[in-house]
Amino acid sequence: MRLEGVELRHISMPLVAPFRTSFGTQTVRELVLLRVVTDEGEGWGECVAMPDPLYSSEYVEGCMDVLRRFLIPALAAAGPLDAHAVAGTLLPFKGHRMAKAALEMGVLDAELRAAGRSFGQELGATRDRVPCGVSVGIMDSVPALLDAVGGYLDEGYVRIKLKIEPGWDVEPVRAVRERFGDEVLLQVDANTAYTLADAEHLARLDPFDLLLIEQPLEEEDVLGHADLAKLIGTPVCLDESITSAQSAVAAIRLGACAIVNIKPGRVGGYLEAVRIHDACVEAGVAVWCGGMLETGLGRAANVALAALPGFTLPGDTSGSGRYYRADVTDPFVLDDGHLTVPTGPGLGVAPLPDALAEVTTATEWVPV
Ligand code: SMG
Ligand code: MG
Repeated sequence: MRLEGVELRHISMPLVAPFRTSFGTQTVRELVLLRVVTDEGEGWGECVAMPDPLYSSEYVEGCMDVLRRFLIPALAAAGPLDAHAVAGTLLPFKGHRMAKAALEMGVLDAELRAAGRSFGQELGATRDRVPCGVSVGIMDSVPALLDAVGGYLDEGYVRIKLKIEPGWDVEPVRAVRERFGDEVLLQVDANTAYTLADAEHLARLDPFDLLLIEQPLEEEDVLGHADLAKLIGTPVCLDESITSAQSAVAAIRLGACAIVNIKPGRVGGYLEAVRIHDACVEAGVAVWCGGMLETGLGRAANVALAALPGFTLPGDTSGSGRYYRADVTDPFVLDDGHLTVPTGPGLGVAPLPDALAEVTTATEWVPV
């Protein structure tokens, strides 16, 4: 299979409701999609970076720059395409994992479509559907939060994740527990908003029997998480800090996390995500699939990944309607709290031309 070029498609999709985290508020999802064109057909990649480097150091325009300037030319120069060789080919370029992941995803999709194999088969999925959680943003008031959570529970979501930050943590958690009971699977995500000096405060979450607290401290503070884990009862889960299988193994050995959030974009691709899964299974550490407000393309691949046996906790793999009024693919719709793993070749879904055109703000052809 030979690379003929890559189309970078900048898209902008309004969210059904603003999504507020400790680092900002999103009302629109802007991202770049990659159409990887080969002599044997095409494949789609989705780059999960946001327009601003607030979740992590990557951002949309930066990803487009590194793709067109370094990553795509290097891949083209490496000879015949092989999805399993993409990461190695791109290794000389430091970082830029979200951009690399998007390119690898597009190549993998093209390869699997041509071979008639699905992402689920390729990654090692062992289930045909996955249980779904939902990530609930910071709200203006506790009543507004309770309305939102109640709505999601009515829709069938099997796990609730509350975004937290200093000033919005113990009270919203208490309110959700009081209203919806102890049976609801509940967890929180701080997106690095605390410091170790907040340990005593975070221990006030202990009585609420949370599944986990996700990334309370800054990305590079792995030892801080290990210290924090000894001071609070809630299991610590890492998101931003885990950028590879190597960093996952190190964090686990240091006692910095008891659970790992796996996001393929953050770790450089779906193949590295599988290696993290394998390492965590080996270490006896539970994993779950994170989310980056993906379109139906990224969602298809995430749902396939979440169907691997070590994904024992529900993921942020929500239905399309939680984010978008109109997805770029046929929508993913919850069925009894689950999403079905696509079985068609490659991602098993493709963009709907009209829906894609509707949200496209710029298209750039990168020839090779
Ligand atoms: O895709 O449902 C989703 C979003 C899940 O909370 C989510 N993602 O830190 O885990 C996380 C955040 C990162 C993106 S926030 C804009
Ligand atoms: Mg997170």
